[in-house]
Amino acid sequence: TRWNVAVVGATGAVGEQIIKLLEKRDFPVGKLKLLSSARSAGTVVTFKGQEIVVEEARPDSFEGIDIALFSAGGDVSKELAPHAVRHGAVCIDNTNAFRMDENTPLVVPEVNAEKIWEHKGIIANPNCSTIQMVAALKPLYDKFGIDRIIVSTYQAVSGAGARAIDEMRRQTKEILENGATTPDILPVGSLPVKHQIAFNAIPQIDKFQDNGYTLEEMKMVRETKKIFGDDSVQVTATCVRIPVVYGHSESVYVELKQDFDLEEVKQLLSEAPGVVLVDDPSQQAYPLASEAAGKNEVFVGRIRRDLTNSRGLNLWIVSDNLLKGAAWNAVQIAEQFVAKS
Ligand code: 11C
Repeated sequence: TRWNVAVVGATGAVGEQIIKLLEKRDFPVGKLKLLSSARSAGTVVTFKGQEIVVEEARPDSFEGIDIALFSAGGDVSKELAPHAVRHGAVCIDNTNAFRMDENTPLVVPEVNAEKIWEHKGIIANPNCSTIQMVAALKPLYDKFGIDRIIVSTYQAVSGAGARAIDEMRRQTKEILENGATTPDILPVGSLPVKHQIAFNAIPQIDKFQDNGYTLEEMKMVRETKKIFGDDSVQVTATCVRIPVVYGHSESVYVELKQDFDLEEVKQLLSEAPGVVLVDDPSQQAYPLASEAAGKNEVFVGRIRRDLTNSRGLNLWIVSDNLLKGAAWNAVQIAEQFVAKS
């Protein structure tokens, strides 16, 4: 069987990766429809040697489409995903629009693939920083149980889109050449205050909520509970943007429900699907964003016991935010969906 696929946000940082993965994975695509905002319509994209012109996404764009992959921002998903569903498509949505909706499964295949089958037209892809964390913690959750997670992130600028990548390059060049720069986009394009990202660390990703946390931090809290299907997992997060182009890194402290053997933890992680253990201090081997970039896996290392709590464990978790954090997780869901449909 071949599937007619639409990619909404085809010219964006994630959309581009989705198209590459559909080609690389030889996904059984019948017709591929590439959709974008009016601004990017007309762009030509090559897929399997064939040139496809990107069209403006409209409510009637989804006729005959079986699977629609959305990554054009939450407003576009809210407006157009219901139309795609009306036309009979299954939507895999990369935005925050439907993640916490109780009728929408929120899926990381390594953790809760079975939820795919509970969809009512839309399957949500979690936030990038959540995906890599839960994929790595899943085997520990299953074996020992998790009481609490304290996470600090070091997130790449590509998470804020293609324009943020250009912004970081421009600022770096200006500072090296002139000693000064004018910030234009980060931390949040739609807010009036901007901060320098080159040679800096910005402790704000997305907008502040009334509780003092940013939306990115609250996504990590809420999505983790929903994906594990366990409200008792306590999560607290600090999300920071750093001048890296691809790959989010996370310092994760996890308090398990039971005492554990460190070697067993390493063994479990080395066998976990989609996870690669990189942990050899004697060789200075640990996960690096520069090495995770371009790869689909989640890399885990720096595994060590908390010296003050026998159930406490520290880990360093790194993954390409545009791949496992977005495009690959979405295509993985699509692959599992078509394999059983
Ligand atoms: C970032 N995590 O790095 C964000 C990007 O909810 O899908 C992804 C936002 C989302 O800025």
